[in-house]
Amino acid sequence: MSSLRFLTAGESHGPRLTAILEGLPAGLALDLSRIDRDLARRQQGYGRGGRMKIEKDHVEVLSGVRFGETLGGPITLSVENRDFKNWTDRMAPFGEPAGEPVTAARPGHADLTGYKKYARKDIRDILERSSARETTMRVAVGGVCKEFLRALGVSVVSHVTKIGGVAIDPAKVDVTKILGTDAPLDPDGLNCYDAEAEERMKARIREAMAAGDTLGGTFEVIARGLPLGLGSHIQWDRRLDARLAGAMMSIQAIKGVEIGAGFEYAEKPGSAMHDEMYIEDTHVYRKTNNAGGLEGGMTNGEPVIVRAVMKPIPTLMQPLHSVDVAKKEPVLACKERSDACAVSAASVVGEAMVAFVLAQAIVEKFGGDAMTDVKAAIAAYDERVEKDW
Ligand code: EPS
Repeated sequence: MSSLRFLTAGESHGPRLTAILEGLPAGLALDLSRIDRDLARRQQGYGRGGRMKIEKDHVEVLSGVRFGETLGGPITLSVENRDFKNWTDRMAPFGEPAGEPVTAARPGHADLTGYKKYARKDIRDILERSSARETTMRVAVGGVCKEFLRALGVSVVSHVTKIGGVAIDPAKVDVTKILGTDAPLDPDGLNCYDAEAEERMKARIREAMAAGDTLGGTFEVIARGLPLGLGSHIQWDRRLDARLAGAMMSIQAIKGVEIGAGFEYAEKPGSAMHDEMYIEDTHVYRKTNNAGGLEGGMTNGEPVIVRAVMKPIPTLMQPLHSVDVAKKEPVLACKERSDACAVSAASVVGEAMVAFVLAQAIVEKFGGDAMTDVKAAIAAYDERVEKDW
């Protein structure tokens, strides 16, 4: 069993979303306003649908925290679904549902397989839980983990690198200036740091919306300030790159993950790709970071870089050919209110999942009872690995 773990609960149009995070040390001061800020960042982005005008996500802490400090016990986090009041006739835990069941499955969605697997009569029973509304709780959990990392001098930020085929020019983006939680809020922002590319991404999203279509894209998460040696080469399930990739792939609609130069390793020889090492006194450094901060499944002291690709959202206003699961006949897929593009939201969720995995690796290596013990253990270890190896 992992020392730091979490579960989420809740349906997209149910009354509430909840998460329990267990295993963080006692004595961590939490700033709720920063967690709410990440929740607000997750809600914004050009191309999001009407739902985001209804919700105003705010985290409530129901256990594990007393007067602003963690106690070491399970932390219960909860966010209200404001939209529930419009859905009580279809989403109440008891009674009879109003209206017709959803039966037109969407290609690319959990609809059809979930309907068969769970022996349901209404696709809504599947889509309510598979919905990316659940990522609200990932961001709340990740926000608490970010507070832990911040107290240890670790930052986690993200930026969008491509939407619908429109890519940033990497030369125009200074990744050391990416702000993460501290970035100014902008409901139409895309968490993109190439302003010219961002405008073209928005134009592309407008075109997709006009055509009743949706767009995916890629984003990058960067973590700095990590101790060397998180994760391990010793066993497959302790390799940190594997854990990061798994956590990232667990985000709804993510179809691919790469670490550092990732798929570019297929293009060039080892001489062009591996990060050469240099030494000054006892300090080893590199001039490149193609490895994305991970060698042998362990952090090597360079920034950790994880990228992911999100598929276009399966709910199309110009629906695709599909099947009616009740009548077992051809139909056009159902169209519910949805987003045309949610890549910037996914980038904030990516930050949260990376923050969770890194916090978990730190707790595993340095202990998780008291914050002072964790800090002392990291300081002693950092001193040893820098000077005496
Ligand atoms: C989603 C459909 C839309 C999105 C939703 C995810 O919601 P609704 O069906 O209420 O219009 O807005 O995302 C969120 C609610 C959120 O908070 O991100 C889906 O089917 O996955």
